[in-house]
Amino acid sequence: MQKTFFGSPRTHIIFAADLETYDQNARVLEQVHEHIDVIKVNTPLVFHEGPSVIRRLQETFQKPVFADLKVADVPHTDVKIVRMVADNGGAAVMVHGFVGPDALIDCVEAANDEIGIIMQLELTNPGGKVFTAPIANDLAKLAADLNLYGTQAPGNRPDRIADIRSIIGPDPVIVCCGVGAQGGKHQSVLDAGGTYSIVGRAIYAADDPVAAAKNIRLSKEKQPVV
Ligand code: U5P
Repeated sequence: MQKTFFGSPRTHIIFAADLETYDQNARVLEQVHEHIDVIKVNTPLVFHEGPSVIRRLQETFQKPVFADLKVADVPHTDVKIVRMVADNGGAAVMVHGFVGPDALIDCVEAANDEIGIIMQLELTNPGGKVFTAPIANDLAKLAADLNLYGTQAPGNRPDRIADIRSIIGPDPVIVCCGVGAQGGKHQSVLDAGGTYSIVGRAIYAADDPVAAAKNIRLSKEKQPVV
């Protein structure tokens, strides 16, 4: 049985902290932290602030931090990134599935049950359909065989979330980017079997981030959120 590195889902929303600096992201998180379950950091933020930004966000907002660093190298390099996330207080790290079984097995070993490995399957941009979509089901099968903590799926393609859920079974988390600015809908993600919607611009670029976060949740709960 896997550990629940993200805890039990409550709002089912992962906030993509994609603004350039810690301070910019913190200003949004101060407003919306009650409406999200997990904070996702990307490579530009980690470059800008250094890897300690992971622990800083976790400690300040008391949320698990998911490092979406899209690990995509040979095993001996991949494992250094996995350890960097674990040693800096991360809860999970995104690793491209196309690195193959040997690299993924080494990542799981390096994670040492301290952080979850989430496999990137199918990119949400139109070009993601060209090369990543055709291999995504095979990658999902590999994720299930390796008992990974979860996979990514395109939140703007609910049919693909359903396909991936049917391949990996009920237990792994599915994190679905592409909700909001890229056209995906939170309710459709949940109906299709996704565990979390990843939302960036639809919250942080909104005039009223709190109202935006509530609106996204409304579509799940079908009642006003206070
Ligand atoms: N992301 C995608 N698509 C993928 C994988 C990851 O959009 O296939 C990430 C982006 O890097 C960004 C977030 O951090 O999810 C989506 O941001 P937004 O479109 O909600 O602003």
